[in-house]
Amino acid sequence: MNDLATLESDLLGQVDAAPDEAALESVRVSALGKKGAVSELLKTLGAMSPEERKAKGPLINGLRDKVHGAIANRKEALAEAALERRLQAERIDVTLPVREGPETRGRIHPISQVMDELTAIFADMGFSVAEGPDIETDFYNFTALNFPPGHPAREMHDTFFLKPDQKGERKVLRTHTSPVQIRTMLSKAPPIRVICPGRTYRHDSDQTHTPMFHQVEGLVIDRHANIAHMKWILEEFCKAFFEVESVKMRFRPSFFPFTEPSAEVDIQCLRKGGEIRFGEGDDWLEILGCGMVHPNVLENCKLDPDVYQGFAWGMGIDRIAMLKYGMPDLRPFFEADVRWLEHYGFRPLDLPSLVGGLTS
Ligand code: 2NM
Repeated sequence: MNDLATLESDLLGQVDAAPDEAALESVRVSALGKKGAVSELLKTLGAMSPEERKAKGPLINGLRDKVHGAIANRKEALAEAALERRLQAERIDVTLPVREGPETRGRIHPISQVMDELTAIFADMGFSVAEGPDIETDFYNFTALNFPPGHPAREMHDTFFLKPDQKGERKVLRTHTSPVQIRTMLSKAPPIRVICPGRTYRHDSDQTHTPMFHQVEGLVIDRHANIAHMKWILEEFCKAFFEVESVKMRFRPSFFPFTEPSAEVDIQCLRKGGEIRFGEGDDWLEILGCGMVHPNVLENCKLDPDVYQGFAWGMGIDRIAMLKYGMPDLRPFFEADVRWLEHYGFRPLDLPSLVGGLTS
């Protein structure tokens, strides 16, 4: 009897002292498990005489029930204490601002932004976007565009030539995106309305020139596409791109091998204190070149110049990005400096559109 009383107080003491659920479980195993102290006692009942069993049975079973009950109580108390500790430790202030995720911390490069803006503006006027390879043949980059054999632009000085291939053909890094327009005229039937944004390459490097730069060119081919249409499209573009109500434009006669007549276009601007404003003032800023597609170019693209005519224009994306967003230097565009990108970059979820505002 004394032994049972000692065992009981010992086990109940262990249960009360168990600091956590794992310790409590090992107390349970040592008492009520298969080889536990109480289980061993229960096994002895079978070998007892009926009288002895009658006397000791209720005591041993009682011990088992007490230990069992104490463990259950302790378990509940431990769980409650653990929950209380979590509630104390895991406080959430729902009024705190949300921590920024990658989709809000990343930035869209100004060149990508301006390309998206151009695409939104011209898509609204019914243009689609065409792309082509950066590495071009002499035919698409020059010959089809009516460059005469000895034209200065073909020389090493402007063009990056690749090593001649097995057939002796010297490919080039395209010096403009016009080859994409040639490919479009050769593969699609008029009416054609495309813009071709992309990378272009010229052997030129200083404050305002990088050997790789970006251009967007546009092309319209139809039976009656004329200069008035071209002027309207370019004016609508300038108003939408520079986000002004009206803008004066000046068309100065110029020369390109692929257009006749050709013009360089200036827009009205106001310069004061290192700042430029568009659509006001009486200063001029050159922004693009344009013209009526030369009959030779149409013929090179299997279009009959007596049936079809059209116009085209081209401009530097890097340059118009610098003008619109007041960036003084071209070189940081390609230096991948995160601080520059944080300053001049755009938020990924602010997509440019004509309804939502190009730069919301
Ligand atoms: C410019 C200026 C004027 C032009 C012409 C063509 C084509 F393929 F239709 F002949 N593509 N791009 C063009 C015309 C480009 O960039 C200053």
